[in-house]
Amino acid sequence: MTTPRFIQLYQHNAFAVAQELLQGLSAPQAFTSPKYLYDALGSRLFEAITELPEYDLTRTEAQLMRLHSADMALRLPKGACWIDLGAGNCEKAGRLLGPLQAGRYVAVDISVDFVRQALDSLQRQHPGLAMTGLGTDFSGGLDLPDALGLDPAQPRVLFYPGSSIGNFTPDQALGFLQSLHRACGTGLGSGLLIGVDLLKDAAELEAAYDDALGVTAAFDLNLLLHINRLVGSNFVVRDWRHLSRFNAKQSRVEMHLQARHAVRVQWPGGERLFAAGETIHTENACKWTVPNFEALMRSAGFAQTRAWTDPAQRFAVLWAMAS
Ligand code: AVI
Repeated sequence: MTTPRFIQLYQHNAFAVAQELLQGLSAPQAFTSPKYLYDALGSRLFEAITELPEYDLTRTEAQLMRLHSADMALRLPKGACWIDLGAGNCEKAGRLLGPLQAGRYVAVDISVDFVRQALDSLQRQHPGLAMTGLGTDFSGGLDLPDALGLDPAQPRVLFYPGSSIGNFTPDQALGFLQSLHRACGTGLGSGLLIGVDLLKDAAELEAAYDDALGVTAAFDLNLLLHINRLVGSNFVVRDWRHLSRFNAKQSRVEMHLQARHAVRVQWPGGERLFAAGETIHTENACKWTVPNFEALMRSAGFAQTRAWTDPAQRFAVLWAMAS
C-alpha cells in the first residue's frame, strides 16, 4: 500500500493576520474575511449548519453528485489527478474517486493537519492511488507548487464543491477561477467540477443563514472570540447580534454582526467605538443563476460547460473543460 505524502506550505504569520483583521475592523463599514469564521469551534458549527433543515446546500449537492455520477464519468477524464480544494474530511471527493477512476488525489486545505486522518483512511480504501495532502492558503488564488511533482501530461480535475465560490464577490470569483484555469495545466481533458448555490426566494435564503436553532448565529458570533485570540481585542459576544440580509442588487446574502448598543472595543495599540446598530460585515454568500455562472466561467477561460441541477433549480454542479 502506498502512503500519503504531506506538504505544508502555509505558515501562520500572527502579525500579518492581526494587521489584516484590524484594517477591516477600522474601516468605515467594518468587515472581516469569512476565512476567520473557521477556528476549531467554527468548523464544527459549520458542520452542524450543513445538517439544518433551513440549509439544504450540502444535501442537494450530494444528491446531484450521486444521481449524475454516471454522466460525469462519461464527461470527465479517466486517470486524472483530482485536486480537492478545501478538502477537510475528504468525504465529497472520496465518494467520486472510485466511480470516476481517478489516477491521483491531492487534498488541499490550509493545514495538512485537517486532512491527515481522512487521507490515511481514504488511502486504506484506495491502496494503489497516490495521495498527497497540501497545506496552503488558496483563498487569494491557487498556485500549485513544483514540490507536488505533477505530471504535465496527466489531466487534472479541479474539484471545488460546497458553493464556497459564493463567498467571493463576482470580481474575486473571476480572479479565483482564472487561477483555477491556470492550475488545470496542459493535460488533455482537464477541467473544473464545481458546486454553486442558485438564486432563490429571499426569505428562504435569509432563513438558510439565520436558522431557528441559532446555529448560524453561534457560527457568526464565535468569530468575535476568534478575533479576540488573534488580535488581543476585548469583544464581548453578548454585545452583538447576528443578522442575515438578502441584498437583491448584489444577489447575495450578507451576514453581519450588529452592535446591540454603543460598544467600545479595544486592542493593543488601538480601539473602535461602534454606535448602537452599527455592523461588522462578516460574510457574503453570492447566489448565481446557471447562465450567469457559465458566463463567469467562460470569462475565466473555461469552455464547454455542463450543468446538473435539481428539479427545483436550487443548486448546480458544473463541469467545465479548461480548453
Ligand atoms: C462555506 N460556505 C459555502 C457557506 C455558505 O453557505 O456561504 C458558509 C456559511 N455561512 C453561513 N452558513 C454557511
